[in-house]
Amino acid sequence: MAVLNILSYPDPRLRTIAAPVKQVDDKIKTLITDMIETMYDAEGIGLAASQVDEHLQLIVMDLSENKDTPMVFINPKVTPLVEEKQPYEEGCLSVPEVYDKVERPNKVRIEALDENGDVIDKEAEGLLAVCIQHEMDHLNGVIFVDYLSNLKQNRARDKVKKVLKIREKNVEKQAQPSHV
Ligand code: QAP
Ligand code: CO
Repeated sequence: MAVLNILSYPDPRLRTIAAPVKQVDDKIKTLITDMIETMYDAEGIGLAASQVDEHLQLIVMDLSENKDTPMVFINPKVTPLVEEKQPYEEGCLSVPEVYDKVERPNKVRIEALDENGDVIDKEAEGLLAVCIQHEMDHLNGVIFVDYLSNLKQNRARDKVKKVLKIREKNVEKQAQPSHV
């Protein structure tokens, strides 16, 4: 098991289009385990393979309170079931500490495979519907801030830069506790 590095906005690798998973083999199963561990480590509710620089159609998610119910979606297809869109406050592990409202249809059909290669075909509403659409966007190189104004995108870029700098400093501090 391993915690993987998460790419940060505006890394151009986040724009890569993901390829379908051809076979759910041991290599994919390891990637799934590592992505779930990475998502929990970062305290996220969803993570797309694109965010860990693996350009495959693979998403992990856990919307449960106790973080004990991971979900895996391989080669997902998401179809809106309503025309009306609803705003929802989104965040993203690749855009740390930036949150804003995005409008999406709040009922969708999800068709995918799970980690055992079994077919998933279900209707989703609420957070699951929002989250799967957010993660699907990653597989297509789209980030939630793309839906915001240019002003907000520029602010997001500045904020992420600042947050990463602070995090870097904190990592250095952790490595040198003798200065205390
Ligand atoms: C996508 O995002 C999502 O900025 C998943 O400092 C989020 O797990 C879809 C996170 C909300 C719909 C609604 C973000 C953690 C987690 C941060 C996440 C942060 C720490 C984001
Ligand atoms: Co995201």
